[in-house]
Amino acid sequence: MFEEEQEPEFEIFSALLFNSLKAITFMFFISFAMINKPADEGKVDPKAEMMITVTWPDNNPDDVDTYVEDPAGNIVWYNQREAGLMHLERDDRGMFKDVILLDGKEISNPLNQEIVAFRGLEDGEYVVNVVHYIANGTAPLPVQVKVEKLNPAVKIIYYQTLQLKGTGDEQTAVRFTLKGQDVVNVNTIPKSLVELTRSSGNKEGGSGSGGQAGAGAPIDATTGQVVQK
Ligand SMILES: [Ca+2]
Ligand SMILES: [Ca+2]
Repeated sequence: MFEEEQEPEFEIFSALLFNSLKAITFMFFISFAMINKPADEGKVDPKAEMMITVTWPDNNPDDVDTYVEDPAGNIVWYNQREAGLMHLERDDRGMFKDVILLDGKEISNPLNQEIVAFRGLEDGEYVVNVVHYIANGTAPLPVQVKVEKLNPAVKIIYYQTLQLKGTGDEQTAVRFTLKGQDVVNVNTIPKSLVELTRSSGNKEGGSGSGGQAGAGAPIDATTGQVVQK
């Protein structure tokens, strides 16, 4: 009698245990999949506080460069892709390397876009410049610049289209000052950042890692090699 009663109980217990194990295994795989996903997609830091997006027409072969200076004087650009809390996600060189191989097929990416993401913000003035590094035509190139503060809610600080007028043309899209959560003194007074990055007194390397090609040296947009002047 005693044994007959114990057995079903034991069966229930082992069935529960088995099901719990299955559930735990299932949850383990789910969480593992969730952990892995952002790493694959991780193009833009999901914790970004601010984002600057520079876009020019699809398939246009021109190379446009984005330069951003923070209040501490750090400048992020193609040769210094990490500076302070800023990160240039990608140096888009027009059509250069816009063809990727996928399953043995060439797929071209028509997009012309550079993104600068900010992991954190500091009080003080920021300067956002765009530079027409390589122009292939003679008509002005429309370049759209968008500056967004992302937290606590998305706020567009600046959204305009500039006309770049040929190789070497550097324009200040916008300057703005952060004061806590406030954005003040938004203006377009020109300030050259190219000059600052090329001047010998400028700190090289900083906190960044992209300076191995020699900070300060321009890169040929068609070959990707450092231009010796
Ligand atoms: Ca570029
Ligand atoms: Ca491109």
